[in-house]
Amino acid sequence: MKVYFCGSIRGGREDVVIYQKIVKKLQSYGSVLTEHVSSAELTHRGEDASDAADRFIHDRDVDWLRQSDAVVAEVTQPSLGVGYELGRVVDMKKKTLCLFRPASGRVLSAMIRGAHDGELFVVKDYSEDDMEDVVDEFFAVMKQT
Ligand code: 6IA
Repeated sequence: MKVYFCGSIRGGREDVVIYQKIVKKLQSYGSVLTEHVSSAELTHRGEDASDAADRFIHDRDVDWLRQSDAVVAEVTQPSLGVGYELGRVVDMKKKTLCLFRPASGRVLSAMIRGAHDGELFVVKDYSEDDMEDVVDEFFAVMKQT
């Protein structure tokens, strides 16, 4: 199973420790195509920007999204890139889990919360303590379908 993990990079790296925990958990289900999203070395600059490098990242990531069997996104820290990826996966009809922490005090975008359909696109409120259970439940349901 190939899992694509989405998390904020240039949108801000405040939640990188949580990304690391989620990626570790996802690795118990398969290979995580975007493990680098959780790298502590990767800053919000997301490497020095150049048009060619950004095009490479975009094209490679869209290709990985197409190849993936499931997409898991941490959506608490707002990120244009994560929002874009989620828009693309809705069109690709991929099984997707969006994880949001209400304890952050933020309110999730209506374009993400409102895309929840309970089947292909699932939005779940969670806390750090129950992240593993929420992920387990997502993959358990996925295996049944
Ligand atoms: O707008 P953001 O930068 O916050 O968008 C983050 C999302 O876009 C993540 O879920 C990634 O999948 C994708 N993304 C954005 N920048 C990169 C990137 N930069 N590499 C891979 N995916 C990216 C450079 C990384 C470096 C290890 C060479």
